[in-house]
Amino acid sequence: MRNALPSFSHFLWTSSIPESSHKNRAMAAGDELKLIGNWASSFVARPRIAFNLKGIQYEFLQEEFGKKSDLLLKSNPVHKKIPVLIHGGKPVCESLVIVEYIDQIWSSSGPSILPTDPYDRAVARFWAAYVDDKLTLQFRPFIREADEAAKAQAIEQMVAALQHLEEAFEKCSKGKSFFAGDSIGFVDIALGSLIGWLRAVEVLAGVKLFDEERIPGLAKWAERFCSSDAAMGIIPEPAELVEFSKALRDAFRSAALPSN
Ligand SMILES: N[C@@H](CCC(=O)N[C@@H](CS)C(=O)NCC(=O)O)C(=O)O
Repeated sequence: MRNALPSFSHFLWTSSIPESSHKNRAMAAGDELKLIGNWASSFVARPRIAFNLKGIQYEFLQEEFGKKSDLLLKSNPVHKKIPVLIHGGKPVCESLVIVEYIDQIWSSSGPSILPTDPYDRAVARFWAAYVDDKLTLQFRPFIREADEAAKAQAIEQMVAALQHLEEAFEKCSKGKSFFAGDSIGFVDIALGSLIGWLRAVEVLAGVKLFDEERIPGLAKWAERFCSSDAAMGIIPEPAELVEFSKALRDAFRSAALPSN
């Protein structure tokens, strides 16, 4: 377990603990580059993977559950959520917006994350939005008090969404390793960031989401994605997230935390 949950009275985030990342890589010239986040968050994994792809060093400020740091509240006063990227003192919020920003600012470093062709770009944005619409909310019943019916419904929706994504993978990858082709791109990051939690749900619910019979392309893609250099060490192990989800559920139960 990377980070024990402190006792807390709100599902908020507390003071930032600097954790430098990627020490061997060059920091973008003269730019302050800070990412406010937490190791367990799929949303936070997205910019971290994008930075790895581009070979950019940044300072990772880990928020802990409990309270939101002043820096977070100041940087994302609208949603008060992680991740937030602070680049040269200016905040950028929303995980996929941050990934696009990283791609544009460091366009000459590493592979392009978004395709250059406008149609391919639109398709990539469509599927990334689909991931957020159909999958991310389905984790809720597993980190909060929820009855078995709510969990079963969430699993059903995840299975249906992954089936659509299997078809999308076939079309987008054109027989290559990733949605974006030979290297990791926008949809790979949007969906790949969720693999840790999807696998944790497999453990918690006793189901197989990455079923090699039902979604063979995605099952193999998930293995490839997690063992890629860009994602290595960023997608948490299911056991870590299972433990984390239990601590979250306890905290929600004991403190009647707000629902988001
Ligand atoms: N749409 C946002 C979602 C971010 C989000 O939900 N972050 C969660 C952590 S996984 C958070 O900050 N939760 C704290 C809260 O809701 O107060 C994104 O893509 O960045």
